[in-house]
Amino acid sequence: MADSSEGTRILVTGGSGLVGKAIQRIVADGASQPGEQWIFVSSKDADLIDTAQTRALFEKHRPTHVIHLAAMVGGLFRNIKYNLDFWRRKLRPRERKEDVHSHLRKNIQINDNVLQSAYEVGTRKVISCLSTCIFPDKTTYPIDETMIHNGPPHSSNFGYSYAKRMIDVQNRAYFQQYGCTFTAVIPTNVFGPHDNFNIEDGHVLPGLIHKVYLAKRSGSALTVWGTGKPRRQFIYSLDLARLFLWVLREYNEVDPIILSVGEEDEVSIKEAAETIAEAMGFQGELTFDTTKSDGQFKKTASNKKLRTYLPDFQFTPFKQAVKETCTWFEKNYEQARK
Ligand code: NAP
Ligand code: GFB
Repeated sequence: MADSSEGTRILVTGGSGLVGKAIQRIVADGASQPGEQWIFVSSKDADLIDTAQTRALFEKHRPTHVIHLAAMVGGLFRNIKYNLDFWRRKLRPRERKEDVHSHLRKNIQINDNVLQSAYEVGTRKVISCLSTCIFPDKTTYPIDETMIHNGPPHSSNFGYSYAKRMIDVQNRAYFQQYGCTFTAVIPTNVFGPHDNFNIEDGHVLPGLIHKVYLAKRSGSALTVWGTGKPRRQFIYSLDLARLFLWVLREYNEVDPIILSVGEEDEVSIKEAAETIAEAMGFQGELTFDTTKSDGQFKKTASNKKLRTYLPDFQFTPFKQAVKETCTWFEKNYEQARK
């Protein structure tokens, strides 16, 4: 993929997050190719809500390729709490009097700023990130890439979902008007080292890992939220990172592609909790707090399109990936996001 005349500069927005850190890890472990320069950025390098800062970042690096991960990300309970803010940034007290509409645009503008700046500096390819939770709530299964706009998303995260769906619309507009290869991947639930282990705002697996860590220390039971019956497909962040590099080099459709383990690898929340308990040697009781929401019961996605490209790709077995994540968390408890 490297262009010998100017080299290849790959800018990764959201580089300090769960997925960004996984890409950093596999690039550091030798997955990059000769002539590739990898640049990982976070909000410390540029607040992508700010058009001028975004433009300056792109002028500085003039990326030939962009992996766009930056977003306000959270689990079910954070989304329910801040649905409006997942569509628009959370208003700070001093901002409350400002025109709310401008904030509505600001969070859509992270994507608009990145895509427009990429177009203006001549970036050859942008890969953005959607999610399997943005699909219609009322749908047939398994979900596939053609179904994104077929109906409203689940009420628990409509703000986040519509903001993500707009990326797909923008990608098609840039391709139709300018011939840009702006595409997107649709990961299922991701987990791994460097996740957000905050019990209130994070996703289910890091939340349960953190809870088991505390339950072991205090000798208390593990409280799983909801009934434990909902079902999820989980992809290990390091596997997703390897797939991102394949998309960067080989996938050139504007249509998005689901990056997920197979339907047969879907597990219940209860099974996931039991896997974490086993990985951490937790002998205590599992209780289910059914006063807490179950959210979407399932969002079973098909990875058939991925398999037509990569029939032999090997996902890390779920138990092994959970064990590695638990070990990372226990070793890095002090500095982990929690
Ligand atoms: P994460 O761990 O929360 O990281 C978010 C990243 O975005 C951080 O690097 C953060 O930088 C950056 N960011 C947020 N607001 C920003 C701003 N205004 N300007 C610049 N950077 C900003 O998220 P993740 O789990 O890695 O998710 C990465 C992508 O995958 C997201 O687009 C997400 O929607 C998608 N995805 C995630 C999952 C999942 O289960 N985690 C599933 C499907 C899709 P700071 O560290 O400086 O804040
Ligand atoms: O990962 P999660 O928070 O989000 O999973 P979603 C929520 C499911 O796990 C619900 C159960 O069924 C919860 O009842 N659960 C059990 C827990 N214990 C816990 C716990 O300790 N913490 C959490 N968080 N859940 C998200 C979307 O949906 O999927 C995001 O809201 C994102 O936008 C993400 O796209 C991938 O899988 O329900």
